[in-house]
Amino acid sequence: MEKLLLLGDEAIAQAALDGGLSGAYAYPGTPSTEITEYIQHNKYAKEHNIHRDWSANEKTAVESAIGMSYAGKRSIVCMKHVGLNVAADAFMNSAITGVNGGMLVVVADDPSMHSSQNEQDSRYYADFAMIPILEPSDQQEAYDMVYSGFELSEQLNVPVMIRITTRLAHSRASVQRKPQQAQNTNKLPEDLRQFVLLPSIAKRNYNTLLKNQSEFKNRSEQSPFNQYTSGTDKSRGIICSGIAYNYLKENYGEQEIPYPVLKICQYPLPTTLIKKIYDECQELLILEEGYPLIESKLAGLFENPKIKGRLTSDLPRDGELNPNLVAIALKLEEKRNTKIPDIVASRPPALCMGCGHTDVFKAVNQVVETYGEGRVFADIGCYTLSALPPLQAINTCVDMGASITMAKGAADAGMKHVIAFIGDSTFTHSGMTGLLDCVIENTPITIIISDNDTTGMTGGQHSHAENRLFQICKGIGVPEEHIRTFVPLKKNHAEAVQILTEELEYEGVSVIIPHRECVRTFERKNKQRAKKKKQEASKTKS
Ligand SMILES: Cc1ncc(C[n+]2csc(CCOP(=O)(O)OP(=O)(O)O)c2C)c(N)n1
Ligand code: SF4
Repeated sequence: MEKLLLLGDEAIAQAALDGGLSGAYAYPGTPSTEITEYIQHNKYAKEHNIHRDWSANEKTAVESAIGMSYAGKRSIVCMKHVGLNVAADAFMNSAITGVNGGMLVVVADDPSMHSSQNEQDSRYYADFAMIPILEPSDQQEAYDMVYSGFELSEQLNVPVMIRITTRLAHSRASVQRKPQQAQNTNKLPEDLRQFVLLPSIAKRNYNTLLKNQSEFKNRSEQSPFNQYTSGTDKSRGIICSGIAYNYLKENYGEQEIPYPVLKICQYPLPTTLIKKIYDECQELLILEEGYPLIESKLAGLFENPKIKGRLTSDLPRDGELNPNLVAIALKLEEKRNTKIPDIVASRPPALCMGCGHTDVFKAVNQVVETYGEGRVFADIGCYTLSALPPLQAINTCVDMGASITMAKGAADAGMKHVIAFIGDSTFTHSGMTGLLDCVIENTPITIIISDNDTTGMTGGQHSHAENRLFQICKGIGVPEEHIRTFVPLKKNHAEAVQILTEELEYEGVSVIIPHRECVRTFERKNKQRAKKKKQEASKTKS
């Protein structure tokens, strides 16, 4: 079989395709987006009609993946860590329904919050749901885990979580492919009430899940992804998980690691292996990316003082690990000079030159000068960057959809002239239900849906809102005369200010839809058009 040079995300996508995938479901989110994009552009996926369109949000994505599993086929659902909060209801209950076709839930965590609101660790969700986790330490393992993960899910009758982090998702390595597996054929679940979570059935299913825990643990004890390596120096043992194993190896290069090492990449925790290393060594150092999950579980299992890690300040409690931090914890010589040279200037992120959001914010800022500051409830998208100079236009950013509902709460509290600012993709992700709340109560609120025809922040994916915003808002019940639109350009500034002022004076729900395509998407489409033209021209010549 061929070898490919793949990002961690791409290794997951390729393994899913090779492993008999029938449907991928996802909402974009860094660092997980490239998994779905790889499947979307893949020739085999196109030829075999594998589902690969974006979903409206992570909850609808997980539910569709459960539906595909119900129908007997293999599904994968991909998201960033905070997406799992949105999908949590479906995700938690999927552990109780169990699966029919194999189902993998890939969650990409973002320790150090490179492009996220928090650095929550998705392993806690899988632990909460009591399902197995596979956490690759490198790209090959990411491939192997996904390839064999469908079968594991089918054998254990639960979804399996694949947990990765930013560095693995976005770095490349050589990956050895395995033979193509056929897709499952449609097959109903043997028990047609397996997925009916009425209390009587849910109780039975939950008991089965509880009973199966020992088998899940057994699989972890036997897993090829969990490896114990003995060492000569028993003054310390090292337990490491996921990419932290790579950081440990990087510190020793070709040299043997002198300490016993237990690599844990499949959960639930293999406690027999853990007990072995604990009994053998005088102290244990736990290296794990994210929150101290293993460390806190061990602290409950054994005598605490022997265990070192993030909770004992041997490693930082927050942020990403790296080979240097591991070297410091092991009291080795630091491998890299991490000091940033003075010549490197810090460059805060900013909206692109010519971005339509900027023109909208200029109008918002002018209007806010009249009504007083502190009233702009914003959302998550490129426009969040307007919090920074020079615009400094927004006052909140909490989670997707929260602009409308937070503004509503503030209006309920008696604040006047509140503005919610949301993007088109975020609106269809989770803003529509908040708008319905406002309509039902006729909340005095002005909602700006800044429509750039794309999901800009994550690289310009298709937006479910495309050409639908007016109809959606009208359908939800916003009076037609209070759905206003303008083109956000410098020359239309006065018009924008006037529309905003008029709607802020209206004591009910109004929606303003500034509409101009994202500059980056426009450029990309233009390039594609030019490329196509060139190809066609060369075809006619030959
Ligand atoms: C629950 C959740 N899912 C995904 C993301 C990643 N994400 C951040 S903003 C965004 C969409 C932005 O699109 P839009 O609202 O249209 O604004 P634009 O970036 O185009 O201006 C996405 C997918 C996230 N932060 N949270
Ligand atoms: S990517 Fe598009 S939406 Fe985002 S800042 Fe640039 S032009 Fe604006």
